[in-house]
Amino acid sequence: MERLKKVDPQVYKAINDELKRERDTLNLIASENFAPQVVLEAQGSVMTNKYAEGYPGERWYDGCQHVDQVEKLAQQRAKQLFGGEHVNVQPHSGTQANMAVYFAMLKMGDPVLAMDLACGGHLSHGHHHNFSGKYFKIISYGVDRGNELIDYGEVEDLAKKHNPKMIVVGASAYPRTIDFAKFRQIADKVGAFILADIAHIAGLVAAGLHPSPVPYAEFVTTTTHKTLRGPRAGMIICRKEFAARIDAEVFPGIQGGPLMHVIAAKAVALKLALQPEFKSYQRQIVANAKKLAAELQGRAYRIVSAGTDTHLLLVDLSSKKITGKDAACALDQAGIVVNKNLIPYDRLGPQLTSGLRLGTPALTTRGMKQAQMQQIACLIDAVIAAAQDQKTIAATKAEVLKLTQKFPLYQELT
Ligand code: DSN
Repeated sequence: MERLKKVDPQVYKAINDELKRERDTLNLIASENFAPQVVLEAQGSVMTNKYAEGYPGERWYDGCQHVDQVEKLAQQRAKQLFGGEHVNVQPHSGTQANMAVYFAMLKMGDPVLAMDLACGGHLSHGHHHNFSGKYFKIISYGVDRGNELIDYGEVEDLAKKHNPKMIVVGASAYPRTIDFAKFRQIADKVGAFILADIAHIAGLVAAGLHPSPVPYAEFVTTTTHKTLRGPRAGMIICRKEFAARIDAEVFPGIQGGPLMHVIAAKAVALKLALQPEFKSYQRQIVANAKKLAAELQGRAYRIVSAGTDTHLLLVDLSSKKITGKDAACALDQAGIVVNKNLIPYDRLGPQLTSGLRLGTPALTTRGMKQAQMQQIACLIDAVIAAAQDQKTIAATKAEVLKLTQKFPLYQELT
């Protein structure tokens, strides 16, 4: 980035500092990952220059032959990976993918049944500050207070009582397998559509490690940057009969020009996700999450739902006399990056929280395995047990640096 360094030293420095931060810290944020260099190359390309409103072969601008090619490649690869009938690769984000489905299929005020954010859902599943909660009548389901699993009986009761037009299935902090077939049975009883938001688990679904919603849901949305390890963006898979409505809702409904450089990067990430190595990568993500959960349990941490089937776990800190906020802050000082998170039926609010959400996609990308998860559990425990002690923080930071140096990141980037 020699040119950038000369022209805009401030932005150059911020990017370089971010690279250093990513290299020197342990990233346990469940929704993040490290996009491969080839994805970064496609995303940082001249395709950022091109306007391409419309769809391949039917654009409102000329000169689209090459961007058409990458959009078609992204569509074909997504269909191959997930087995859907129609794909729209233009949503800029997961929330915009969801918004397109809501707006294409519902009228303002229609009832929607979705998972409560406080129990693991997502803002775009009906939070009152989000478009979804403002424009639609949201009925929320949660998890069972005892086993902390989705209570399918409760979902069915709520569906029968409120007759939702759409049921949203998916979560951003739910560590267990979701039974999409059961949701289909419930939706059929009340004549509802299903929107399955697999943003978090898309990589696991692609690798066959989590059941796919594609056979059961009319609409499947995802982001492309989490377990899928592509650029930061969104995507919609839907049945053929809804293709025209979805496409029209993405453009011109809620978006203008698609980000063709990002779509090129999606195509590259989807090609990588079709390789056999991607499956072993996903298997290791889950093995690492299970190991991290077991190691923390061994150190007397309560893990929500007593474990994980996926890439993430929720740690309940209630018995440790520290809030999620303070724990995350102390860990960050020690170079371990996590996020505070509500646990189901949290006694504390979203600013403080009683929990931490930990995920393994990013560390697994660095090549870390079970042995490192054991070491990391030990480091996390040391910081949480002495969150105010600067000596512990400094000693942990030194250990983190040693570990990150053994598993280098982006060696090609300077
Ligand atoms: N905000 C993301 C997460 O962290 O789970 C979901 O969009």
